[in-house]
Amino acid sequence: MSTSTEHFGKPTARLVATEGSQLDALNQWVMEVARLTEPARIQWCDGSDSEHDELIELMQDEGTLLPLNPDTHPNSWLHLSDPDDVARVEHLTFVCTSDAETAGPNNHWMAPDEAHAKMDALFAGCMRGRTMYVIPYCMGPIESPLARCGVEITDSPYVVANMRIMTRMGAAALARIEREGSFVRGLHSIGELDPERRFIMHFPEELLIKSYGSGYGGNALLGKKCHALRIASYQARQEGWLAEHMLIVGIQNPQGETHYIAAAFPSACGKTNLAMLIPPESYRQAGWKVWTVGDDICWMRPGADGRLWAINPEAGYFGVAPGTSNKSNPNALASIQRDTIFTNVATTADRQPWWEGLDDRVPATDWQGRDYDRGNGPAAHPNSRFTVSAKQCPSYSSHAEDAQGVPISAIVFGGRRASLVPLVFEARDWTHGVLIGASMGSETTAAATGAVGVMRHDPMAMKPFCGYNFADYFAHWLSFDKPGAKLPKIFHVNWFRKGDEGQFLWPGFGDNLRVLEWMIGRVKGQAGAVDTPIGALPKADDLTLDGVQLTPEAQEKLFAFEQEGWVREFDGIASYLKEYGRRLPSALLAEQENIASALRK
Ligand code: O2Y
Ligand code: MN
Repeated sequence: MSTSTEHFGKPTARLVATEGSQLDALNQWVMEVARLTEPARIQWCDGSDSEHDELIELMQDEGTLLPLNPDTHPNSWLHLSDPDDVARVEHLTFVCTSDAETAGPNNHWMAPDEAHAKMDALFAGCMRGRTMYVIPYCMGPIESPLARCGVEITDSPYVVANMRIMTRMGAAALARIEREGSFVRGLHSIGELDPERRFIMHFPEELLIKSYGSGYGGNALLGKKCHALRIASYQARQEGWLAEHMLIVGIQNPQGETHYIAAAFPSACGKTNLAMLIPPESYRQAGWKVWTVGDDICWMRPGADGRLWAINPEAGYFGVAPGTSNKSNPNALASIQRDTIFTNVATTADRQPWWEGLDDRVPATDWQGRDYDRGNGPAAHPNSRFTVSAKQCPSYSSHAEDAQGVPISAIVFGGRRASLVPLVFEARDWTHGVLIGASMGSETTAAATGAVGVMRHDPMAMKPFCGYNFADYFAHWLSFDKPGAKLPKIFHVNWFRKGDEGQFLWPGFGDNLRVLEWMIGRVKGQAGAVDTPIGALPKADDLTLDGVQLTPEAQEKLFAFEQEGWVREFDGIASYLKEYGRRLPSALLAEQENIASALRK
């Protein structure tokens, strides 16, 4: 049962604080926020089923959560967000460190005093007549030394329901906060949902997030991008670990060995599909299996054995719905048949959730709740989402809850590149791999507001998420290469190479396992490759390509090293890296210059 009070001054039964304890600090912060925001009531969330049922009922009564067909999708709901609140807002997202250099040119920066004043003016009285929910949560398995806790205060019951799926939320997290002595504070209000009064502010030095004016995904579920990436990346640098925008997948070969791969791709480039990959038929027959540990965020740190060990800090998936189908991602589709919150999808006449790419049914209503009319554009919003527990995925790894994490054999960086970049190549060493990650470029997608299809540099897929200066972040990455380290091999992939007619050259999806198999072969010193200035490239026959129909154009371009194009690419990389000025680690610049000169020979 959840505990609530009618007046915010009253202590709750659940919160038993001793003077000077963490709960005392938490209680004081909650009261301070309540004095500022003036809620009608405060509810401490314990994550229980009864609390969840009450919230679902409340949102149905309010009309903010609509029931879906209980026969086809039991316990599943549809939330339609404000049409002006459908994605992350990078131009309104700030990192507020004491000096601008710490945040770096990769972040919008505001001085902490100014940011606090701006945000506190927005928060003043904003919860009048509303309930203020206090959500203790843990990012990562509750007993894991790699996990970290936070508390989100919000006036959105939709946020509570999503945080319950995406994090370990409630009593166990509160107990760990009391034990541990530190937690990330996140203050959120939907405010008036006015895009003119919307800001997502991070104060890494204070382990604090303030988010106002949006109820959507990464802007509002503060455990995800705000805590697990922006704040955690800053903390990770101080503490000697890495908080990355990476999926984690386990590849089990027919001999029964499992290799864990962490892979960074910019938003909406198929991370969820790769994390839940279904092997091609011939691989399944041979005994290959794929296990999902995480689809979006990876926290890793060196273990006593020198290897990097990783956890998925999240407990659920906030996946893109459009394009998810039985062909692209059967595991995701199987996961979302029950106990799922859908946001901004369309519905069929019998109230089933629907989106473009699912199947050829015609929807009845669109993502704004209107009767479907082709003239209004896509029925589901391109950034519409499903929120579902990771445990519902048929490929969920039995090691996903391991407190020590899983050992990482390979790190993969990938982008959406129509030309030049081959299917896969391997870094010569860690420094080269860090340069490959730092040089990543990709064409933009609908996961954030702004133009789609524009090429931008997105180092390690962290451009929107690194909580400090990229120059220092690259130095932090380089620092892992020290005596005794047994670091993973680093690769780059491009599933999105196009031919002269604009068609994709690589089938992608399950066939990506062929590329992962080659990587594992490289890790074990068994697979072939040709050395080039950009790294080691496989020849077509270094991959298992039985049953894949590649056109002659695909055979050529997917495995080609196009020297002239790479000379130009490296000029672009040099200009991009130089934006970070004197703070850029010299080892990274030297690596770039060595490759650039090898390319000119
Ligand atoms: O958080 C959002 O509002 C949408 S963007 C998103 C959601 C889940 C996982 N990754 C992303 C992303 O932008 O990388
Ligand atoms: Mn993401």
